[in-house]
This record gives sequence, structure tokens and C-alpha cells, in this order.
Amino acid sequence: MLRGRLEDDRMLTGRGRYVSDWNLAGQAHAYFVRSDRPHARIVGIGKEEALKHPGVVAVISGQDLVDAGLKPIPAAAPFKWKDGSEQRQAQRLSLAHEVVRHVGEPVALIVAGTAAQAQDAAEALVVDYEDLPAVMTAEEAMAPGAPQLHPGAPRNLVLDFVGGDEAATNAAFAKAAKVVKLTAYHSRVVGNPMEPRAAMGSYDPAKDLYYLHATTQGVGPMRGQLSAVLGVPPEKVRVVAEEVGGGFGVRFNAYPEYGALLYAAKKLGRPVKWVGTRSEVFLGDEQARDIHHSGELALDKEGRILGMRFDYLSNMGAYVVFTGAVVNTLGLVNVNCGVYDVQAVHVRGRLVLTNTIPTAAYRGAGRPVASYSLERLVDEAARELGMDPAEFRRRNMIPAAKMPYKLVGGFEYDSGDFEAVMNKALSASEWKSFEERRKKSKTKGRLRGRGMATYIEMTAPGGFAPHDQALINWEKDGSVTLRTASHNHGQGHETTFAQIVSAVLGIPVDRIRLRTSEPDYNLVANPTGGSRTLHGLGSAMHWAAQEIVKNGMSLAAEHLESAVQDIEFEAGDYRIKGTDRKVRIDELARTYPGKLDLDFTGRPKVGATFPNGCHIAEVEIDPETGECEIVSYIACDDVGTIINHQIVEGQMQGGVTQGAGHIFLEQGVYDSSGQLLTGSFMDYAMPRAGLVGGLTVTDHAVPTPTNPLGAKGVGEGGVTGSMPALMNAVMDALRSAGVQHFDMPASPRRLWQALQSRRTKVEHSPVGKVGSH
Ligand code: MCN
Repeated sequence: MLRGRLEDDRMLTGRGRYVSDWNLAGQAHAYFVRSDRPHARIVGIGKEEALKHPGVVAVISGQDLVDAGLKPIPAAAPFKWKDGSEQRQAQRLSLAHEVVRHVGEPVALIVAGTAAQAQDAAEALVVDYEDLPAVMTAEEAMAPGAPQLHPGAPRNLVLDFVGGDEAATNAAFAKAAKVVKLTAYHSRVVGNPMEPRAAMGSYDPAKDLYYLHATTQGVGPMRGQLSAVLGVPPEKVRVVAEEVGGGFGVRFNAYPEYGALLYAAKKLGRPVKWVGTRSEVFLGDEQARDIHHSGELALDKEGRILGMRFDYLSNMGAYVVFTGAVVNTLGLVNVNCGVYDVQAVHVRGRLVLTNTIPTAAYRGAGRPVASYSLERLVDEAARELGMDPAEFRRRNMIPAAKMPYKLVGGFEYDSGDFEAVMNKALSASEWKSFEERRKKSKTKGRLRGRGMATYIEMTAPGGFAPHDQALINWEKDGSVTLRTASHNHGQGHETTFAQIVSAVLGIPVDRIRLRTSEPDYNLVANPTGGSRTLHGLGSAMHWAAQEIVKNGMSLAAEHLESAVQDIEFEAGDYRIKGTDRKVRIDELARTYPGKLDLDFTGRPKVGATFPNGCHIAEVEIDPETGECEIVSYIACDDVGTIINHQIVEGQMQGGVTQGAGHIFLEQGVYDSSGQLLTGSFMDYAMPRAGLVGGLTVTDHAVPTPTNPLGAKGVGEGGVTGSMPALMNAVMDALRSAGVQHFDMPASPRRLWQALQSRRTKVEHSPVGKVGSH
């Protein structure tokens, strides 16, 4: 039986090769000078003193890159304006040119013999700025007279889009017996993967090839984006990422630094390496969320949802980045009615520019925001109707019998049994005895709250590459090497892909080795994102292994001197039917080198999947300190067929803890002058392993018919489910003390303040009534 993961030994003994572990002959080192102001015109850059510093070989500015013809990093949303016009332009260059638009924006690249020399020289670089007024929030950025960031985007509005069916939704609201509303703020977070960003650019003049070693989640899209920046065909760019210490969505796009490093490498004729710091993660990595949203439900007299309306106002930061454009459009509308049987849904979204760090994908990529908006609203509706939140959900859920279920606006749920998933979670959470636990907490002076979320999300179908290529080679010792351009940054693909191939070829898992994105292989694959790698690339691996088995039939027949129709394959053996004459597949591969190798470039269609689940949390707040503890957490999820239970459980734990971090601890905060106040771990609190107490992960699998594995994605569901479940629990506890509205983060200070202000209000109001608003 497989214990742990195949990659664990290498990881735990420090043998992983991360970007900073790579060294190329003749390499120089880079330091990026970053803007210390949120909005300013660059009047001039004085390079002379910096160039005189020991070891310095070049100082490169945005003007140099523009002169060399480098283009902006592409970033188009898959949506248009309501009137059909295109998204407004807010383009990001590889180094700021003429204007800086956020603190931390790279302004110049210093290249020197050592990293310390490059950093020292930065002190001598003179950047002459003329400050411009800055704006930090989406609401203020749209106001008349607000500072304008990009000439092509009046009112700082990049896109104002709609989704769903507006007429049907208006009709549903017109006949509603009751309308329930909720507004909320989804705060800004900083991604913070364990490995700070690093990259090394190099250029091979003989082959005319650019190489970028980078901490990336997707060598495929990165390659496309860099080819656009450099103005060369994608075949001229190779992206290498052997080990990547976390991605969480923020390691997806081509960052400005990468174009600048590749330019420098070619110009200087030597590799240029940059290893970022944690401070640069805060100031240079994309951030996420920062979205105000409001939602409304139209209800009939029996508590059935007739229609839904949502409005999102997204702070995109200073530039539109590729994943930011996708997650703030498609990510907010793709599963617009959640698990509920509602056809009248309308969504409006606005993407707004501000002088903050650009926002992009972050685990869940829009779905946690949509799920938070809907699932909090659903809880609010149940409360206003005086109904049990589980009962309200049950009444409105899409029944399993209605699958496949077409959503208004396009997508189709292929499978799912939402009620069965919820029932399992309810029973694991001992739902019915909650009031007893609440009373017990009260005797300890604690406010206990319970919250649930019945979430659903869409995992990516994989439109970034035309197909997922799988190259499978047999080694001389009969082991197998799998090669792909989609790689793992913590998800355990080495293990799960080996399992998939092992199940078909019938050879042991530890005889199969996954290699990703080696410089000499020119492979095509989708990125590791949107929780699609298992069902997308995993399916390709499955088909490829099946094709190898098929290809081996005639070879085995020849080897066994039999007719091919008499050969059968089972558990790694080719056998003449009804006899004990057989040959193992690995033996056959060794005997006929290369004959069973396969470059699988098949393009069978693998669509999106729709993982879903019911998460139930209980929290206890100490009103004296504002401290909130998660005392129990049940996650019951349908991720279809599970390939590796341990990994799936780990993904869920990680996702739930990440969601809890966002709800309770994390927040990226700017002051009014445009400085990021939370620029280090001293002021930005990350979740720790013990944050989610009493976590139980269970599953209720409904395999999907859309891929041969029956698997749905799992990598992000923990975040999508946990954020609304936890906030519903916090709200339940707060309401018992009279607080009616509260936004994340539920930090002790903010919770304490909310409870204090409520107390003050109740005590001082002559007509004050606990529970009134
Ligand atoms: N799996 C399985 N059975 C299933 C579904 C998945 O055994 N039914 C396994 C897969 O084989 C894989 C893992 O679970 O080993 C996650 O698979 P999948 O859901 O396909 O997600 P991806 O591999 O595409 O990973 C991307 C996803 C995303 S989008 C983010 S963000 C994220 C996440 O994964 N970032 C992570 N999990 C992360 N985990 C770590 N440690 N670090 C990150 O940065």
C-alpha cells in the first residue's frame, strides 16, 4: 500500500531544486528598484552613480525596454461591456515607463556580479518623481474628480459587465413576496506562498531561445505571455519550473520582472538571476479579492427562491493582469445560482483601477467571493423567514433527479446530489443538538455560533493550451518516466499521476516517475490552476496509458508467437487467453526499446467539473477579549472519484485553513497616502495549522461522467466552502449579542469593537432593543 507521497522523501531531505538553487555559467545577479510612491510621473532616472558602483554591469529602465520594443503583458477578460464594447486598456509594462502607479512597482533593474552589489548600487540610483494624486479604493476611484490612472480607462472603469438573465430576474423580483438583501466586503489578501518569487533569464544565441527559470504555476500561459512581451513566437521561449514552493493562484501570470530579466540576459549575453525577498512578495506579487458586493434574493411565501441579483465592485489595482480579468468576471458568474434551482439570476460586475498592487487569482479564483455572497445571503434569508438554514436550503436545492442541470447563461452541472452531501454533513455535525452546546458555551461566558454553506464551484476546463501533452518513456530498467509541462507546486501530482498510470499499466507506483518542464522538452499543457490538473491532465495520462497497452497487444502477440486476437491484458500481463503463457508489459518494453513509448497529443474533450460540498462550522467568541475559536468544522465534499484520499484530505485541510485565515486574520491594508501598512509578517497575520479546531473531512462522491476518471477538482473547494460557513457561524454568534452587520476579518480587535459598540448602543438608546438594527 502507498504510504505518504512519492515526492515526500526528496522534499523532506532538502533535495528539491527550487529556482534559487539553479545556477548557470556566467550568471549575473539582479536587483529591482521599486517605486516608493503610489502615483507619480517619472521625470528622469539618473543612472551614472549606480553604474559606477563595484560590480555593476547594467542599469535598465522602462525607457530602455520601450526602445527595445518590449510590449505590455497581455490581459484580456473573457467578457465585454454590457453594450458590447471591449474592455478598457490598463496595460502593464515590464518596468514602469513615464508613470508609476503603485508602491512596489519595478522602476529599474540593476545587474551586477553579485546580488549584494546590485542591491548596494540601488542606493545610488536617482529617480526623479513628480507626485500625482492617488486613490486606493474602488468606490473613490469611480467618483467624479478622482485621480485618473490610465488615459484609456475613463473614471478608472475597465469593465462594466453583466451576466445571467436580467428580464427574467426583474420579473421574479416583481412578483416576490419578500426580498432579502445583504452587502459585504471581501477584504484584500496577500498570497504569500512559502517560496518568495525568483526568476532567472537566459538566452541561447545559437538556438535563438529565451529560457526563464521561474516560480510559476503555469509554464504554458507564461510562455504565451512572455512571447507577447518579447514579440517572438512562443516556440522561442522555454519556461522551466522544477520545484515551486506554493502558488495559490498568485504565481500564474508573467510578472514585469520576467520580461526585464529576459531582455537583460539577451543584451548582456549572460544569465541574470533574481531572488526576491518576503518584502517583495508583499510589494511585488499580485494580491487578491478587495471586492464589495451586494446580493438580493426574491422569495415567495413558502420560502422558495424566485430570483437572485448580485453586484460586484472589484478593486483591480493599478493594472489589469490576466487572471485578475478572468476571476473578476467568469469566476464570479460561472455557477451563478449555486446549488439552488433558480433560473432568474442576474449579475453585474465592475472592474476598477486604483493605485494599489494589482489583484489577481487567489485560491478559488472568484468562486469564494460568489459563494460568500450567495451563501451568506441564503443564511440571512433563512433567519429573516425564521427557518432552519438547512431546511431553507433543502427547499431550494436542485434535486439529483434534475441532473444534468442547465444554468441560466450557459454552463451545465453534469452530476451531483447536493441534498445527500448536506445530510451527511448535518449528521456529522450533530446539527440537532446545537442549542444544547450553545447553552453550555453561554455558561462559560462564550457566544457560540453555527454556520453552514452548501457551495458549488466550477473547475477549469483548460482553455489555455490546445491539449495536455503526456510523453511516456520506458527506461532501460523497465520503469516509466512521465513528462508533462504542467507541474505541481504542492499538490502531489508525482504521486497521483503515477497512481493513474499504474492502475492502467499494472506496474508498481514507485516504478513511475513524473518529470515536469525540463528545459530540453518542448511540451504543451495547461497550467496547474483552476483545480483542473487531475481531471484534465490526469485524464490525458489515463488515455495515454491505455493507448500504450493497446499498442503493446501486437508486440506481445509477436513475442508470444500468437495471434493478436488471442492476447488479453490484465494487471500488467499480456497473456494468451486460456493459457499461462504471458509476458509482463515492462519486460516487453525492455525487450523492444522505444516500441512502447508514447507522445500522447490526443485532444479528447475534458470539460469543467462541478465539485460541491456542505461545510458546517461552530465557533465560540469570548466577548471580553474578542477572541474567536473554531470549535468544530465538518467538511463533506463531492469531488467525484478520489484518486488519493490522503492528498485530497490534505487539499481540503489546506483550503479550509486558507479560508479561515482570510476570515479571521489576514488583511492587506493601505493608508490614505498609498503605502501598504501590512507589508510584513509583523503586521499581516498568516493562518497557522491549529487555526481550524475539530476539523473533520469526509466525502460523498458522485462521479462525473465528463472524464474517464469520474474525478472532480479538489484544490480550491476548501476555500470556497469555508469562507461563508465560517462567517455565517461568526454572524450567528454575534447576532445573539445584538450585532447585525459585520465584515471580515473577524480579528479579536474587530469582534470586540463590534460587540462593544452594540453594547454601548443598547445601553444608551432609550428605545434600544437587543436584536434591533
Ligand atoms: N485529486 C485526487 N482526486 C480527485 C481530485 C484531485 O486525488 N478527485 C488530487 C490530484 O491528483 C492532485 C490534488 O488532489 O494531486 C489536487 O488536484 P486538483 O484539484 O486537480 O488541483 P490542481 O492539481 O490543478 O491544483 C491547483 C489547485 C489550485 S487552483 C490552487 S490555487 C492551489 C491548490 O491546488 N494551490 C496550492 N492546492 C495547493 N496546494 C498546495 N500545497 N500549494 C498550493 O499553492
